Amino acid sequence: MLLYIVALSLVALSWAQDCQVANIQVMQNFDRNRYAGTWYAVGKKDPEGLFLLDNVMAQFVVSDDGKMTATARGRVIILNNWEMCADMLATFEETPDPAKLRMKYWGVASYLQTGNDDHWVIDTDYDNYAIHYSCRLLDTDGTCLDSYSFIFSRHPTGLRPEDQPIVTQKKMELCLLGKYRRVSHTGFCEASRSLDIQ
Ligand code: DAO
Repeated sequence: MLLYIVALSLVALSWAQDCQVANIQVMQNFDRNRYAGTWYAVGKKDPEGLFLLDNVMAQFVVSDDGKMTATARGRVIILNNWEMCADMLATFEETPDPAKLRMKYWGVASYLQTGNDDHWVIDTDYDNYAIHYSCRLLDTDGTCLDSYSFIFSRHPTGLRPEDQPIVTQKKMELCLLGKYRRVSHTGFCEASRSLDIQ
């Protein structure tokens, strides 16, 4: 029995690490209602031409009809070194897999980025951490040429120590281990939020 479990785990591991986007394992029985609420980005693997730099937070809302939307905010540098907080909006479309969503996003100001990306939830415990992944460009061999991924935490201070090994394992399965940077929360976007209100 033990041998069977070890063999099965090895097969699962090699399957997960072949870097084929089609073989990426996502969250089983994903529950968008439990995913709703505020998440702080604490780690990020950037795509080509990165946009959100740091102080990134997202708020997911599920309406009565079950549709999910999000607002997000983060520090960006646009138009030749203009540093600001970008307010973004996003809507999500379902696919046959509940954890694989299509995300349409745009800025509240016209000069901000717009796009239509995958929003895959790789893993989450809903209360502490979530791992997001998006492949923007598939290579001819089935691996990803341009991806980005957020490590989200419910806590702006970062991940709990007990969640770190799980997140490291998932980074490895995404073939992105070593490609993430820390996303800091300095209060930069909190300051501009209070200016907005005045
Ligand atoms: O920062 O380089 C980048 C790419 C991020 C684009 C998506 C930002 C807007 C919407 C975020 C909603 C929740 C993740």
